[in-house]
Order: sequence, then structure tokens, then C-alpha cells
Amino acid sequence: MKSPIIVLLSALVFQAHGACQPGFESLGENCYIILHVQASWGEALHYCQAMGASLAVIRNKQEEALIDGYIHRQHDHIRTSQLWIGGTDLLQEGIFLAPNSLETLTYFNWAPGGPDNVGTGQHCMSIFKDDALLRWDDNNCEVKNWPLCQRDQLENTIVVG
Ligand SMILES: [Ca+2]
Repeated sequence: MKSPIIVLLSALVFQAHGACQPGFESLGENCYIILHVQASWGEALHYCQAMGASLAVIRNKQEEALIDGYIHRQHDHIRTSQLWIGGTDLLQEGIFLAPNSLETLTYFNWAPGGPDNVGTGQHCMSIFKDDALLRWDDNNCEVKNWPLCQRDQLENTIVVG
């Protein structure tokens, strides 16, 4: 028979599964937050890192659908603007990598004609609502957008209130 303290600790661990830090939204396997600050892509990455997170990396249609719903629940000024996500082809044009891990990204949902790398070059990934659809764009890294940050859930962490 388990001791009461083991049962209590198990319950706390179970509760923590799927939980996120305050302010973060639990979506699928991860925790997300849109920071209410407009920043260049590099600044956005730093803001996310300051929150123990990174810019969100969207790896498949399921994750994208959850994020789409999250964006839809935001205020108009964010819902109708572009958000920075974790992807850049600064190192090699046309090859988009995740920040920090430099993992080569394979899932995209570019807006028609994208990525177009227009003007003096566009090397940072953003997402935006095109009518009701969520679309992706390569954007000028210096443009000011809202950071969409992602961090791991508090799985296997004992949270004592
Ligand atoms: Ca573009």
C-alpha cells in the first residue's frame, strides 16, 4: 500500500501534466503566449527567451489549427496583425531553420506566391489572418510584429501552491 505522501505527490504530478506557466495557453503538447509588444524578429526571440520560451515552431496542421484558434480569441489589434514565429532563412536563402536548434523546418502554410523574399530580402517567418485563413509569410526581419512564444508544459514538475 502506498503511503499517503506518495499518493499526494502522485496527485500533484498528475495535476501538473499539461499545465503551463501563468499567462501561457495550453494547446496540445505545448504552451503558447502572444506577447503584447511589437518587436523585430530578433527582439521577439529575445522577449520569448526572457520568458523561458522561444518563438513558436509550428510543425504540422494540428498544431497550426490550435494556434489559429488561440489567435482568433485575441483582441482585434492582435488578431488582424502579423505574429512572428520561429523560422528564418538568414543563413541560407530558402532554407528555413528553427531558431537555436537550427532544425530544418519542413511544414509550411505560405500565402499564395510565398515565400517571395521581396524588396531587400525577407528572412523571417510570420503568420497572419488572410480573411478567415491563417497564412504564413516571409517578412523583413526588422518589421515590428507581435511575438508568438512557445515553451514546454510543466510535465513531471511538482507544483506546490
Ligand atoms: Ca514575403
